[in-house]
Amino acid sequence: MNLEHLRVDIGRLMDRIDDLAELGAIGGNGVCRLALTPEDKAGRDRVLDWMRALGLSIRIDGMGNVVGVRPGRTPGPPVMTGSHIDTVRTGGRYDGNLGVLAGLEVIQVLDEAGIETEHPLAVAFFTNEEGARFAPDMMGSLVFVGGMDLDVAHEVVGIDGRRVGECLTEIGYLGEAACGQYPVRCFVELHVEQGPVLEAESITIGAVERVQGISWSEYTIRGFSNHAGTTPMRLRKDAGYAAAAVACEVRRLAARMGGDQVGTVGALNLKPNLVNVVPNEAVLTVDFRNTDEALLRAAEAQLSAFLDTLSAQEGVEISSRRLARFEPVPFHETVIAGVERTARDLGYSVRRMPSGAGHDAQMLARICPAGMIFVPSAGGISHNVKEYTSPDDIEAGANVLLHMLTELAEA
Ligand code: HGY
Ligand code: MN
Ligand code: MN
Repeated sequence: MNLEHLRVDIGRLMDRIDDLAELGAIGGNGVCRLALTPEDKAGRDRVLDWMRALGLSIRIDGMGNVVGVRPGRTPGPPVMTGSHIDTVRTGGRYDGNLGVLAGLEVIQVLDEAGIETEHPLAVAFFTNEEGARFAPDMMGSLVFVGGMDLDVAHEVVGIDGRRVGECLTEIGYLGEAACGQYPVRCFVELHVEQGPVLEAESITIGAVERVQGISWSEYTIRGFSNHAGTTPMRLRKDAGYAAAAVACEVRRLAARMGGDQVGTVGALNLKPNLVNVVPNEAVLTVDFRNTDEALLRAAEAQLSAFLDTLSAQEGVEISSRRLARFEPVPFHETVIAGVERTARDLGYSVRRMPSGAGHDAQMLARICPAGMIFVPSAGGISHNVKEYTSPDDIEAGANVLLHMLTELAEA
């Protein structure tokens, strides 16, 4: 059968994207579905409804990862696509969601065309990809591939003091299936770029070569609370000042290193957080990324040396807790080249590129050939309610996914 003319139904795909975005909707077209919240449950239930309507057989594991499988002529490990449906607190409707819903669209197109594939096809969504509530990010897919022990993951305490395991139970997604033992033939994830490159170069498709390294740490700075008016500057142990100094050093360090180095202080809480009290405690996070592992380690070492000096200078105690640490991950050349070739065959412009964000595909790469398809983000914006990708670009990315999955499932 000639599959060349197969195309997704972009109207149906956009309807699902908009439908899912209603669950946890916030102002400005945004979405807040933090992992394992009631909003996340509502989103999960909705996607499961669609999976069941498509006749997929459903597998839910102890981490709440969900896999919907469409049988092939030959039983065995599936060709898999998917992503995540949890979001950051101020998320957009495309980050993660696009990859899952485009996967369902591929299934529906093949069903409507009466096409059976040699190998099974699977669409997955992984728990807690964002890591915004429970660190690390990509936690679900990391447990799925056996990279993190399930019991350890269940005991992780979130930013609100809740545990992963109890929240999974609460939303009814602590599944029976085992983690770390599910064979996958290959994995291709469609995702918005979340950066400015494709739009700036007017290119439609990104063939993602690798994901950069990620280093997340939480620092607790303990000083001494005192009266803001009566305490001479020379006698202060000001945790608030120390935290601000760290944030400035993270910026300076990234600028000094240049290249792909980025650094972010995204969360910062002071205690007692009052106008007339010198803070005695600051808790802040540092997110470092670099495509080069040696440079990422150099950034970590430079910050550590700065903290030692700061602690001595300011008379504050600084303790740290590792939240996430992943080295750069290369994707499989067969998949990268497949994205390039498929995009060109379909008449789309395409370029190879790294990913600045972390993705579930980087965890699946531990157990099978994996890769990603990027589509442009308007203004390079993401993790912001203004996140937007045009239907034309979504259609292009989903068509590349359709043809890649179909080809890989016949190989
Ligand atoms: O932080 C990240 O790179 C991803 O959004 N989890
Ligand atoms: Mn994502
Ligand atoms: Mn994200």
